[in-house]
This record gives sequence, C-alpha cells and structure tokens, in this order.
Amino acid sequence: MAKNPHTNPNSDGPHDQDFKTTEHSKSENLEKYRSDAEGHDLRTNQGIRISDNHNSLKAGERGPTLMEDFIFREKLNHFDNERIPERIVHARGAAAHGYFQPYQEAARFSKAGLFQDPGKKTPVFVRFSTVQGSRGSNDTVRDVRGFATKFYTDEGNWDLVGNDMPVFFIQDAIKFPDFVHAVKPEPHNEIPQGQSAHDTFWDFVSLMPESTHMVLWTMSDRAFPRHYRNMEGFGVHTFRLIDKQGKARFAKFHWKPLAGTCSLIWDEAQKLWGRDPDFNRRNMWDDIENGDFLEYELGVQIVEEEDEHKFDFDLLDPTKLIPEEQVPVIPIGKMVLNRNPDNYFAETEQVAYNPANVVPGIDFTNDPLLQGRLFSYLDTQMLRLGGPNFHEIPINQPVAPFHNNQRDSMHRQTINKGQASYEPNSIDGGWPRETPAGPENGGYESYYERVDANKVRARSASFGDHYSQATLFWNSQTDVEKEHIIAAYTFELSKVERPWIRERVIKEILPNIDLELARRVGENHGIEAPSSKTAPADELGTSSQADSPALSLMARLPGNIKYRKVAILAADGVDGDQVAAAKAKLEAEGAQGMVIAPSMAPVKAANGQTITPDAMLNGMPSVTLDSVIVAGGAESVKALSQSGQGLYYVQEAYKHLKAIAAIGEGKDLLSAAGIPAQEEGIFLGATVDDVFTPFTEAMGKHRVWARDAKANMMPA
Ligand code: HDE
Repeated sequence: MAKNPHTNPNSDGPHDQDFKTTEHSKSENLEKYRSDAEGHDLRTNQGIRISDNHNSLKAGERGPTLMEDFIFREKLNHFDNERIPERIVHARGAAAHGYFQPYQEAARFSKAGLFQDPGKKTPVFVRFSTVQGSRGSNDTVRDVRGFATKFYTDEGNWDLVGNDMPVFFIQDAIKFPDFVHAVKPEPHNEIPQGQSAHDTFWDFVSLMPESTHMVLWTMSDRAFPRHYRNMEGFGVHTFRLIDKQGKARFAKFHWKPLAGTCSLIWDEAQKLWGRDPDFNRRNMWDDIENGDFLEYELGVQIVEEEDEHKFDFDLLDPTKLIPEEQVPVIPIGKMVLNRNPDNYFAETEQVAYNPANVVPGIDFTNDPLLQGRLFSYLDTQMLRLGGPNFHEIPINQPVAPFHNNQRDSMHRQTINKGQASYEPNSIDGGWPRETPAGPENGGYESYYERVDANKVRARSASFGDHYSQATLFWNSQTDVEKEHIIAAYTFELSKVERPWIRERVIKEILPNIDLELARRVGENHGIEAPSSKTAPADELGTSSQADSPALSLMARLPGNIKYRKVAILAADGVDGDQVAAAKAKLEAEGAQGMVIAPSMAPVKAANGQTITPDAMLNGMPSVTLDSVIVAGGAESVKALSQSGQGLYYVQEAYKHLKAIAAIGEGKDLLSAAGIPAQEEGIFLGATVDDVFTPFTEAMGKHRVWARDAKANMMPA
C-alpha cells in the first residue's frame, strides 16, 4: 500500500512532541476524576438533592413500596451491579503508586525515553498479587506473587508484567488453560482456596516434567514473602532492548528489593491466614502511610545477539533462568512506591496490565509463552472491564496524549471531534498522522527480525532439558532452605488423595532433581524413591554450573532492622523505662516497637506512668511481628507467665525462629514457656542496652536459622 502522504514529519507533531511526564503526571491526570464528598449535599446520579436516605416511598407507612421511587430504584440498581468478574488468575492483589528513575547506565541499552535522563522520574503503578486464590483469599498462601508495573512514560504506557519467580510452569502458552484449570480450586467442589496442595495440581505437574523447576521454586520459602518490599521481581521471558543505533540485545528484567529478601516460615504463613489474612497488603499500606516507602532497583541481564546460542539452555525457554554468575544483573534504575491508591476498585481492581504494552526501545522475542501472553491480556480484559474502551478508565489511561481512529463501543468517554475517522483522509487535514520510526522521531518500529521457517506445530529440541536448572536451584539452597523444601513437598503431597499421583512425584520427578530430596520426601510418605535418576538424558539436561549462590534467599538478607516490627510485651507493673528505651532504640534504627499488652486498657507501669498499648496479645499475635522483647517488671512478667496468651506469644516467636530479648525479670516468662535461656538468638540482660546490639544483629539475619531443627519441638 502506498505510504500515507500525510505522515507526520518529525517536527510537525503540534502537541505530542513536546510532551514530558513528571513524577506527578499520573496523579495530576487522575485528579479530574477524584471525588471528595466533604461539604457536599447527597444527590442522585442525576444531580437531584435527596431529602430522606432512610425510607423508601410507600403507599402508607406500612404499605407497598412504590415503583415511582426513582431514588430507591437508582440506589438499588447501582448496588446490584457493583461487581465485575475477578481476574481469572492473580485475582487477589494490592497496589501502590510511585516513580521510576533511571541510572546513567540505562540509556546504553535502550532508546526508550524513560531510560534517557537520570534526572527524570516516570510515574508508575505497581500491583502485587497471588495467583491461585480468589479476590477474598489470604495473602500469605504458598503461591507465586505477581509483580506488575505500569510505567506512564512520555511515549505511552510500558507494562512490565512479572512475577516474583524468574521461571514459569510451562513452555508454551497453549498449555496455560490446562495449567490454570489444574491449579485452581477443583471444579466439582471449589476446594481448596489459595492452595496448590491438591490432586489436580500434582496430577498435572507430575505429568509435565517441564514444570519441575518452577514447582521447586514454589516449594521454597519464596512462596510466602515477609513483605512485598522483601520480594524480588522478574520479567521471566527474554525480551529485546533496542538502543539508539538500532542495535538489539536480549534482556532479562529483574527487580531487586533494596530492603533485601526474606520470607515467612510456613507454619507462620498458615497461621496468618486466620490471624491477619491481609498481612502483606496491610504491611504495604501501613508502611506507605508511615513514609516507609518500598524501594527496588531495576536490573537487566544483557546478552548480545551473537551470544544467543552460547548457553546450555535456550534463551527462549521460560522454564530457564540465566544464572547471575554467568550474566551479571546490571542495575539501570530505581523505583520507589510512595503513595497508596485513593480507591481500591477504581485503581487496583480496574488496572489492566498487558505485556504487549511496550514503548520504542523495548521489544519481544519468540518465547512461545510470551507470544501467547501478547494475545491473552487484552482479550481477558475485554470481558473483565466490559468492552474495548477500558483504556479510558483513569488508571489505565496513558499520561501521554493519544489520538487514533478507533471509535464507539460501550461506555465511550472520549468525544472525538471531526468528520473523518479513517486514515488517510483529506477532510480533517490528514490528522491524526503516523510518526516515522526511529529514535529521533518516536514512531514504534518492530525489531527487524528475519523469520524464515516451515509452519510446524512442534517444540524445539532445545527446550527438552526439564531438570538441570531444578537441580541447580536445589544445589544453591542452604541446608535450612533444603529442609523447608523437603517439608513443603511432604506437606503438599500429604493433601493428595490419589496414591499413584504421590508415587509419580516421588518416583518419577523428584529423583531427577536430587536423589536425597526424593529419598527424604519418599520416607515421609512410606514410598521408596529410586536410587538413580529416572528421566532420559535429554530431559535431565546439563548445567555448566553446579550451583548459583544468588538463588538462595539468604544471599540478600536485610542485614539491618529497618522497617521491622518488634513486640514489646508489657502488663501492669512493667518497667516503664525499659519500654521507653526499647521503643526509642528501635525507632532510631528505623524499626517499630509495638507495646503489646493483655488488653487495650492503659498499662500501669511500675514507675507510675501509664502506657497506651499499641495492640493486645491476641489482636497482634507474634506471627504479625518480626521479634519480641519481654520487658522487665516482676508483676508484669508474672501476669504474662500466668496467661496462656502470654506464654503462647513467646513460644510461637521461638517456633518461628525469631530473635527474643528478655530484660530483667523478663527471662522468667521465657523459662515459664519452656524456652532455653542459653541459646543462640535468645538475649538476656539487665537493661535494653545490654542486649540491643546482638539482638538487632540477629534480627538483621531475619531469623535465628540455627534454631530451625529444634524449633519443631515447640508445640505452639
Ligand atoms: Fe499472566 N495473566 N499469563 N503471567 N499475569 C494474567 O490477565 C497469561 C504469566 C501475570 O496485577 C491475566 O488481566 C497467560 C507469566 C501477572 O493485574 C491473563 C500466560 C507471568 C498478572 C494472563 C501467563 C505472568 C497476570 C489474568 C501463559 C510472569 C496480574 C487477568 C502464556 C512473567 C496482573 C489479566 C495484574 C494476569 C494470561 C503467564 C504475570 C489471563 C496466557 C509467565 C503479574 O490474561
């Protein structure tokens, strides 16, 4: 077809070329949609003032309600239609606004506008999610976490729709419906919620060896992060970055949390389902309200095109990661999440991410999982958000201006002026016009990739290795992490009713990861695991690396106590000076000391002061905090020692490997609870000063790992 004579020449974009976002552009863009009722009259959607919002219109006080009551009808009609379909996966989520700022390094790899100027802040909206459960499910279930970022750039929206694990369960998008059907609650009884511990999941994954690597990640403690701020993020697929010279390189995206990585303990995660089902979203919300923002570095692993085939796996295979020791992660920018949404539905629920939303300088590869995703997101959002105009919903609108000839359909908001809704046209001056491709112009140009192939329904032999990176991951775990993985497989399989599925996992999958893993899980199920690997050599594959330290959660522990929450246990008679000292010292280190008392009544301290508790023992149980200080004061400690809740508090903290400090008489609570005094991670002293440094050092390692085996003895 002939080129449009009205193509927009470089200098000719009267509005668009000068457009520049700032950190606040998205918030300013949302402002015109925000509604604040303060000081306003109650009205109908038609603007009529309402005089009585308590009584419907009736024929007589005890008579039938009248059809003509338009106020009642409008209210009920709207209410009846409040729900929209939840996401088929990733239904439960929480989101925050913030900004992204590139480092100098970023511009080397991509011409994308958001990477060019280290002084520039691009607004972002990030949604974290679980995958399996419904909107109302628990935060701390064993599951993958979604980590989806919408960058509102000068050049339009870029969505980096990633997860907190770097690989995926399947290699080809055509298997996604099968996988999701298998992992979701079972179809006959809709059980279990938020869990992979059931027959259909294990049936499917044990018949699909390609899922083994990812399943192993989900059996690790990565599957229940302590906080979204302690979670890594991954783009998973290999993407392409295109630089200003038009040179393309392969790239894997990483989010590295600046607060380090750490997770919950499985028993703790389970208890949180009941104690605080909103644990992760609450922590993020509260922290942002307190000014304790979430921070991540964006990093890229870059592979030159000529090195594409230099690896012992296929870069296009989404069940494989590139070990960081082979290709280092280069930091290219920082993201800060610093503002909570105003309205959950309008923003977090209605946001629509799509990996197909890219800007010039970012492009796709032929990863068959990615290719399928490029279709799926917009498709599912048509249903969920009610038709093709969901890009007009405020949270989804680009901040950059956009004009095209798409028209009409349900709930269209834009009032397109002019007579011509086609292109080329001569009636409306040819507008809107194309923009030439190339970095100096700004039009999107797909990577010039040569494709010359037969049409085949097949999988590349280079995707055949299903186990070597699972083994790499296993080998990279510390002993404690390995024990947790063994316990996870044991637990999950214990929920599988069909014996042949349990056997298949233990005899046909696990040995190919590691014989010891198979033997230990087998032992726990009374099933003898094979003494050698069972898969064919091509499925076992080879890894040029025996282990990759970066794959252990312990590789990036927080190292300090910033953002940590510490319980300070206190009852009447507590040593008030110790409580005050503990609080002040924790706060000075960026942590939060919470006074936890038997009830919400003010605590009468021995020094005559009263202390207002932050929470009570069963309102903020130990699973919701990171460690415990038992303040001294004979009366206080006696009261706590005579309370089941007081004893349970420290026992549970002990079981979950938390650092525990006891000041003065505080040690008596520990001995009443059966907690050994002379043990790593237990700190006794006469004053807060005596214990503070070693106590916080232990907290910096997140948990007292040396206690792991022993902690199982604690009945809490
Ligand atoms: Fe998604 N995924 N996905 N996914 N995904 C969706 O889109 C899909 C995959 C991810 O907070 C859906 O709007 C297919 C990998 C996140 O709103 C749907 C395949 C990764 C979110 C969909 C995958 C993801 C989704 C459901 C295999 C990590 C939540 C609702 C080919 C790189 C985004 C929606 C949010 C959501 C399809 C695999 C991440 C159905 C077909 C791999 C973080 O379109």
